[in-house]
Amino acid sequence: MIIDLRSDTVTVPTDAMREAIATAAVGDDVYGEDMTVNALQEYAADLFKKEAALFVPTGVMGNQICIALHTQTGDEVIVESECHIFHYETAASAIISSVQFHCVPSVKGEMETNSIRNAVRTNEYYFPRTALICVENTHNRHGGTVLSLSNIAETAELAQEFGCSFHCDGARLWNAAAATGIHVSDYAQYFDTLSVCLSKGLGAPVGSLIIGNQRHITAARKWRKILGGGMRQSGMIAAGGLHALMYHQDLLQSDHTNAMDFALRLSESPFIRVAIDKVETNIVLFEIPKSINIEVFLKICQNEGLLLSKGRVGFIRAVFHFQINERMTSTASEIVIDAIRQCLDL
Ligand code: TLP
Repeated sequence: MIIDLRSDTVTVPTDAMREAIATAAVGDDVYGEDMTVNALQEYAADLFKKEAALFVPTGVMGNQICIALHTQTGDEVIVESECHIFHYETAASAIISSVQFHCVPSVKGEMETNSIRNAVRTNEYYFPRTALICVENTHNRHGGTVLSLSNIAETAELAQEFGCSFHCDGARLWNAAAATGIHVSDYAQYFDTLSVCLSKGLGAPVGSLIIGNQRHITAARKWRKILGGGMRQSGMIAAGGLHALMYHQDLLQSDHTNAMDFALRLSESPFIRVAIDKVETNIVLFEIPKSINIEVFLKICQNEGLLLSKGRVGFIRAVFHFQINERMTSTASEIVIDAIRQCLDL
């Protein structure tokens, strides 16, 4: 049996989800006639207490459409230095929207208001216009950390002060909500747009949602078409997303418990560094001795039946999801500790 902790994207649909997919009512969504897509979008808009939502194939497309919505050629976008939009989206914003990023470092994904203030451009003719501020919640490369509502509120206030739009990459906003008990709509109230993923911890096979007001969603639909995302009987995949939204949010809490359990077990090894206080949701980042080649370590783990991925530079990442149980969690920690012993010839 393989224990796959590379990401929470690796889950496969449950029987109940497959049943929902198989029996989904569908139509041609380019005509706005797919009943299941419409149901998913309405469900999501209600859940977030926003005017409208749009089903898109991926989280990257969700973010990139929102960046396109809020910017013009030559604008600047303030992002946190470790964010997904900057690191893992193949410079799509440069290609699609012709914008550049202004990266603001932070400790755990929460940019300080003073740092943002300093990053916002003044009116000099040779500066780009600061059009948009993006945050990521939970924050992937910081290890699934949760942005506080107060930090989000302060950033929203700044965005308003400077006339910028405010976007949330909420690929794992569900995890933030599960960890804090704060409803997704309470997070959403501060943003012009959010992109949230159904295919991460919620376990749908495909799909993300853009959430915002009607004007933004109408424009987003056009952008989705431009990007080749005008889908037809997409209710076949939206059904998995709707099922995930309705039945899988409650599963996230146990992913968080397993992640913490794994982190605590690793922290008992003198050879592993893991910041327990940063394990807030379903992601664990840890460091192994610098003398160990990370590729070799990952290969040994793989041979023992454990798949891990690389996180932020120098870190190994383990991501927990509903297809990992307690027993697999403890086996995974044993494999990691044993692989380090092997690497160190102990
Ligand atoms: N993240 C993936 C990889 O791309 C790293 C993962 O395994 O974690 N925002 C955030 C915060 C994400 O973590 C991801 C995916 C996305 C956006 C993009 O979602 P997809 O892969 O659906 O385009």
